Amino acid sequence: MVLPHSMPLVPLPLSASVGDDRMPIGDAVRVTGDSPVAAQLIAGIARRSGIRLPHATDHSAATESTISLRIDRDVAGPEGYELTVGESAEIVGGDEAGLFYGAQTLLQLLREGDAGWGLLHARISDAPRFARRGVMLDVARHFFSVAEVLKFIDATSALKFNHLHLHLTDDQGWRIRIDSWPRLTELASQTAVGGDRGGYYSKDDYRRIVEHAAERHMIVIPEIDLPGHTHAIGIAYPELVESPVLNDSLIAESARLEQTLPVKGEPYVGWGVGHSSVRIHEERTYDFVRDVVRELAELTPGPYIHIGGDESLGTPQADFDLFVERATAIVIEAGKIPVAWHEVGAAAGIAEGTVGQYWGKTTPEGTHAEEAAHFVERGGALIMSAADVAYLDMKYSDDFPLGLTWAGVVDVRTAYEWEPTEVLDVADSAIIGIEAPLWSETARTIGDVEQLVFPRAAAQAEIAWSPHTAPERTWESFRSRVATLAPLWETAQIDFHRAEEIPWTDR
Ligand code: TNX
Repeated sequence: MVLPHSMPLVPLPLSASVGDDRMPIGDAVRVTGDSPVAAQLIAGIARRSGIRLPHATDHSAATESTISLRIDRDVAGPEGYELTVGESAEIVGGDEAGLFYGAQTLLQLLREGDAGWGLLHARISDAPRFARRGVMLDVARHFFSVAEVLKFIDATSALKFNHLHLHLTDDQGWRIRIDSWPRLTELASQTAVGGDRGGYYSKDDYRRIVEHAAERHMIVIPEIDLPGHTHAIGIAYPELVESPVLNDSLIAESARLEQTLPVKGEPYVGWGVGHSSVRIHEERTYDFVRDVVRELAELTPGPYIHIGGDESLGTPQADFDLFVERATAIVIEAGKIPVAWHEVGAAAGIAEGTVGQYWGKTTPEGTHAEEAAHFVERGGALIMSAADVAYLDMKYSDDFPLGLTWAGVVDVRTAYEWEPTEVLDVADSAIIGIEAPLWSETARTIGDVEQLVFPRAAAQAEIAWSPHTAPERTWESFRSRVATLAPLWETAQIDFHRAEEIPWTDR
């Protein structure tokens, strides 16, 4: 029997029936299976319920009931799984990632009732709609520690996101150690927006992030934003950048926000954009890009390196085109696939296969749609981050204390109700997935980040994972399902926003 309104699952599975009966969870239940997911599941159940189930690697161990984990490629495809909960529970993953996602679903079925802890009976068959399900964290405008990033990975991978894009550099700071250009982190990492404390990741820090993400089946995509958003580089290596170009809107916005204007060689702590550029006609700039990309590639097991390309208002168009053609080629030479914001599609000769990230609105403005389509013409693909729905840094309401409003005010329902294949005039197959970015101009702490990200990231997770034609893929169903995540987020000490649109439940 399908009970959509009591089904406590986000993102919605491909097919699921969830009942009211429960499989009791207590000491006599064993977890079997030799996947690393067994330990992750045991830890997840323990965090939530205080009950630490024993792990029996021997499948024949006699017990009252079991949660058994195994992989069978004939039962499910990549990232897919089948899950049943009755007297015992079983998760069969199509691969390790599928097993991991099955475990995340199982954790959403865990409930405390009058008779103690139990798992809701269920029969689920699941697989993702899109292969690329991303979130982005801007660690440049404000810096977040390794521990905070790991917590962010835990909470987003639990929603079945599988890519973490780290926006590592911007006008306000450079956040990743590059051995061949050491002054970047020595001189250009110490401040953040508003003069707040900065910071940076050592290579070991960064490897820890990548490893933690990999254990949760998330690929890390490092972004070095070029050729604009590069004011910080000029603090370390002034010869690489031009003097700030102050446009009228930057001057007006800075005055309105009482932020100082950028001055070459000094830390920039405002959040105006479009004033900085690397020097396009200096060969040294390309030595720099090559070194940075090479060192990043060495730290990156995943296939992508993001070279930015947004809002380069201070770079003449012909220079911009020349630069991004060379930068995308440098990424290919380093053995990686370039990713870039959609403006990069203005350049005719971007490297073939470059993936574009569309951040225009759901009704495209200006040249955004053409620029995005050019990635597809060059044999690449698109990631959809439509700013008026998928941007996690927009305010939930006009009076919400955090966030910006330039793309709109994005309540949870607005975040939920969009369709990534209906924004641009390209083949559906060119859309490889979505990404929800969290820009951190106004987010000074990880608690601020969490307020903006949760619950809206859950809406994006469902858009990325769930079949968009399913009867329960509706706002009414989603709002009652996402309500049941409150106790999970409480357990994980996620400072989520208790949006009034959601009928939050506590058990
Ligand atoms: C636009 S989206 C930007 C960022 C800002 C963001 C704030 C994009 C590619 N660029 O530089 O942080 O808006 O919402």
